[in-house]
Amino acid sequence: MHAPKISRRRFLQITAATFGAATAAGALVPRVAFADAAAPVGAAGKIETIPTYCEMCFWRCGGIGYVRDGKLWKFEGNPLDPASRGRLCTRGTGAVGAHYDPDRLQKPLIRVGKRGAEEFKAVTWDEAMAFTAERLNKVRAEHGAESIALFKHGIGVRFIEHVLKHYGVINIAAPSYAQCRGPRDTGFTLTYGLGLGSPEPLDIANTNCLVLIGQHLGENMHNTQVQEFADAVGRGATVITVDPRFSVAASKSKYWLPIRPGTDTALLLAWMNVIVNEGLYDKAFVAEHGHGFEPFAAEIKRYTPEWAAKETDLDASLIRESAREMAKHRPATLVHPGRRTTWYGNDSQRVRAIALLNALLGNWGRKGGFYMQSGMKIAPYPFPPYPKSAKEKADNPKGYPFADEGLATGIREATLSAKPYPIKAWVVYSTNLVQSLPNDRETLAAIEKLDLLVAIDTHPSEIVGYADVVLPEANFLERLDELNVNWGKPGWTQIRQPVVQPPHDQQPGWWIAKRLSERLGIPECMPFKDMDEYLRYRVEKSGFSYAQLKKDGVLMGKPAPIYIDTGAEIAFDTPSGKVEFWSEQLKEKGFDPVPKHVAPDPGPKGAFRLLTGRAPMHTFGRTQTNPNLRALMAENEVWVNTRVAKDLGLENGKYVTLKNQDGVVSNRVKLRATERIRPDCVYMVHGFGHTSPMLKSAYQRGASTSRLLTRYNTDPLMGGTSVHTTFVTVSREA
Ligand code: MGD
Ligand code: SF4
Repeated sequence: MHAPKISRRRFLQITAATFGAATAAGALVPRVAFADAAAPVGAAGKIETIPTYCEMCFWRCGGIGYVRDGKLWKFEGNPLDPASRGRLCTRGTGAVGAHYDPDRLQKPLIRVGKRGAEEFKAVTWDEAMAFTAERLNKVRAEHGAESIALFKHGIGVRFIEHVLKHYGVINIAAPSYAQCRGPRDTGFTLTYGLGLGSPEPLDIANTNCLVLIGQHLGENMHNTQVQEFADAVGRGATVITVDPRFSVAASKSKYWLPIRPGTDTALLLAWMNVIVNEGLYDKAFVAEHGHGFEPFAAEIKRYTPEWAAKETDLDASLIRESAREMAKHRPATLVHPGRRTTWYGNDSQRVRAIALLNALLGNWGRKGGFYMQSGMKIAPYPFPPYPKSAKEKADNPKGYPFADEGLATGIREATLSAKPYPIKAWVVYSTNLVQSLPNDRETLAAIEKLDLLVAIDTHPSEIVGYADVVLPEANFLERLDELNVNWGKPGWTQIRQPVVQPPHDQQPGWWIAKRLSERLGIPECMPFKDMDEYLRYRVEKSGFSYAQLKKDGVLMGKPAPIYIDTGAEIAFDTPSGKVEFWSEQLKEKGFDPVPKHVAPDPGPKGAFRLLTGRAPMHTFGRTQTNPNLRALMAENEVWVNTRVAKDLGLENGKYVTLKNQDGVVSNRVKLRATERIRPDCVYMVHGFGHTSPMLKSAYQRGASTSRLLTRYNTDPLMGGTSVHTTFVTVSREA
């Protein structure tokens, strides 16, 4: 495999030939609405505009919903909002389709058949709430409130979580931690004393050199970052992309490093070796803010580019040259920390190496690096305090020392083993655990142990098929929700408000929570009449006008300095109070104080490592039935290197199946034979291959990466579970 420095002419040729709508800039949608049957294009009518914020993914861009003659017409970016800056991505614009989606849940359901058989009867909300409360009370009476677990994803869970906490629930987890950004936050917290949160404080807008390690910006649509990335490319910033696949970002790069999967830490160590040994690092920053630099420098001395070349399958000269390029632009060089960093199981240490490389470049609090965010003070609601539990949480039975949020796989493990105590009920809000947790067989076995599974969802996703009671939620364009208070440049606050009414018998999360609190006999924990009253209280108590917020959609905080040079202060909440090049906390717990490279499992002979990622028009497994987004991508493809496909006698565009090392065979999936991937791996976009027949339009369309993920490694620092540890063979469809 060659490791080219791509000429501009060459990458323009490649870009034009291979990418259509999905280029980094092109993936952002200007103000054009999707047509839908309910809104005849060009027809005049009464038009209303209502600002709100998007939840098609978790970037939460501010948008404006347009209603024409009482019907949802289009959804555009809100120019006042710092996350969207007036532009939404494909999925945001396509949110209109989420409202009209015919596959949505329409009414509350109670299970009548065997668990998983998807046999339900439609019931009223009164019946559904009475059933839920009665069964929760039974579980709590028999096993204690600790035996009820909440799995969640997204801001809509706010009041359901609040009511359950008031009820005594302590076991709460989101797959967006241990299956996504957890290792990233651990790696940065160990180094700088700060997890990065969302949106991350990345000054891509001003960077002169952006390093993307498996971060496929443009395919992975985080609106603001993609806008800034497109601008950075436009003004000639250097982009260095490390990816086994020639991603959209790679096509915009000066350097593409097609690394052997799983060897990124070796590359990072060698980059640091060059920067330290050649004296290219920010000596002033390291002297003032670094802790343990000397032992760190001694440790990385052996990781030469020649050593890393053997591990990574990259040229040593390319490693050296790209390291010098990064140093040349410092401090305006930014090594992107990534978001879903659950790759191989040793991920916190890989991200710690990313954090250390950034520290050598001295970009903390510097223009073009990590800017210093400011927040916004919004008054809390004076809720009564939660009761204290006598029991410890059950989500971390293996005791991962740096897990600082709930572990979804840990709750699954506790449910299976009944240790440290039985978990007998799951309340699942907006997370499709069958697809989001590794090894779905373990998830299904755990569900078998439950007395109660409550699903609160907009769609009949796989997890809903196993529920005892299903509570259909109104989608984000149809409801009020909690305020979204953001840190940024400066901080800002967004309001979510209904643009249209739910089309059927769906209700917002806060409404479900309030009714549940009444049924559970704890109405005092939801003391307001409705959400409007709650929101007005918080906004006016903070000294802002509620009417203005409803009109504008956003409230802006006060600007504060964001760079050290212009007055921002930096402080590190680590044990030493400094950036920890050498970590005593890791050493004390028996881990490497400086990251080490662990060679990845090469996998069985003749098999390919399965890598997964995102497409700009879909979010995980939640958007495949949306008619507007389905029109852009109805099923995923499997990328296989052209030579490999030829050797296997496989034809581009024809259907194949994948078989993993445990004999699990995927749905049929279209083959994309391409030069744009290394021969030792294959690639699929995650979220397809739904197996719930109730998701009519997405059922069995494409292949599921989750189904194939039967083996996974666990991050020994914080319990994150790996996604890129499946090996598959590829065969022509039988
Ligand atoms: P989604 O796939 O988006 O997220 O995994 P999940 O948390 O499962 O599905 C969420 C569910 O939310 C769907 O059932 C959808 O119908 C429902 N939903 C959507 N909108 C609403 C709403 O407004 N209200 C309610 N009540 N429900 C709603 C994501 C997780 O998966 C993450 S964050 C990552 S990064 C990981 N990615 C990943 C991967 O790439 N590959 C594999 N194999 N596994 C992965 N697991 C992780
Ligand atoms: Fe919505 Fe796209 Fe913004 Fe995500 S990035 S919140 S999908 S507009």
